[in-house]
Amino acid sequence: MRTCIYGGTFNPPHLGHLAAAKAAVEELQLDQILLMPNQTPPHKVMPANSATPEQRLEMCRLAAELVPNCKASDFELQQPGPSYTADTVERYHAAHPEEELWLLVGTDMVESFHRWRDPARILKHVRLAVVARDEADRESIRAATENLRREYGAGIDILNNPPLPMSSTEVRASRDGSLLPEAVAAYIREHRLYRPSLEELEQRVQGMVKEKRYRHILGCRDTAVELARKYGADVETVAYAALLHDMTKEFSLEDQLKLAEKWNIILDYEQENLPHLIHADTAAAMAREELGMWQAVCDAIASHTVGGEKMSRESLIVYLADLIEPTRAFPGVEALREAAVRDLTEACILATRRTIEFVKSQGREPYYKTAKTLEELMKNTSETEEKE
Ligand code: DGI
Ligand code: FE
Ligand code: FE
Repeated sequence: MRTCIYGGTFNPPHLGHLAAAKAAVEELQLDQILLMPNQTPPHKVMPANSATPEQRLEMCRLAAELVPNCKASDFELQQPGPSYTADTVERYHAAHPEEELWLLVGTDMVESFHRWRDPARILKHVRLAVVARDEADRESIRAATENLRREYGAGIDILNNPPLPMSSTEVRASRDGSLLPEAVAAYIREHRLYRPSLEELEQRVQGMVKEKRYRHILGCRDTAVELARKYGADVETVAYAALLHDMTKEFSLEDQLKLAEKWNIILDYEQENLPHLIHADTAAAMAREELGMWQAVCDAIASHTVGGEKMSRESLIVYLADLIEPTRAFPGVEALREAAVRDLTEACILATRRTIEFVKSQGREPYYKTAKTLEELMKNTSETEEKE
């Protein structure tokens, strides 16, 4: 059995890791390569909203499915604390004496290898499989490995297949889902890992809209948070959704259409409604693609203007807060505010009726989703009344 141990933080595992694993499997004809997330040392500062060890392992499981002979291993995490590679390798060898072992390492690691704890003890049990991040790495790898061969009689295989040059740090910072296996990107979104802070997003949104709208957005966020507390909804979801709901509102129609094309948004409303409605869709897509927001947030953003089918409590709250936040001052807003503290569904019905009236008074036809939203909300109230 030819086994390669691939240790790392995997915070998160990305396509660069998988490319390296794939190269190793192919070039070394491995029976298995083990993505082995390690315990993080207590002194290492982890990035904000980082993944737990269990989450890193789970992401490795999802990622491993994409490479033949690749598996996630909890061998390191089963240990009580962080361990030196020498100990891991030794323990692994003791548990699986029949396996022929490699240890996968990056260039930077090879260069510092002689300073690792007990290189000789590591190299007694494994050959090194070295991946280069890019072409420039190759020269330094050759120099570094020459020393290791001389000093320790190390067995070294340099992988020819150049993997994608990227790091977890870059992947986290860019929040670029395209650098991740789709299943890992989805896991990260839904578990809200590495999410930007609300403060970071406030600044970003403030730079995207005029002052008046920014005040509306903050009002919407405060109202939504208040309602979420009152109705037992997820406060974090409504806070993020409300903060982002109008972030693209002041983009030109041309720019919004470009975004719609970029993110494959289906625009099924009639031309006359387009300029009023498209911002909800582009903001939702931006939240997902550029900010890594989870589905509940994107749904609430997408439905904030015209509602939608089977709206969650969080979506209803954002929809309503958008209309009743403190800077809104249309006739009848007080009645909506009063309804909002009585009953969420009732308030949303009144809000939707008011929107329909408003759109008609402007000589436009309400979008079909708005009428559907009203229908469904009414059905919900009659259902609960029947139950009572
Ligand atoms: O973005 P905001 O101004 O905070 O509020 P919003 O997202 O609810 O957008 C309001 C605009 O959208 C306003 O011009 C009315 C329009 N609108 C809302 N629902 C409908 C609608 N327009 C049409 N045509 N049909 C609708 O159902
Ligand atoms: Fe809006
Ligand atoms: Fe709004």
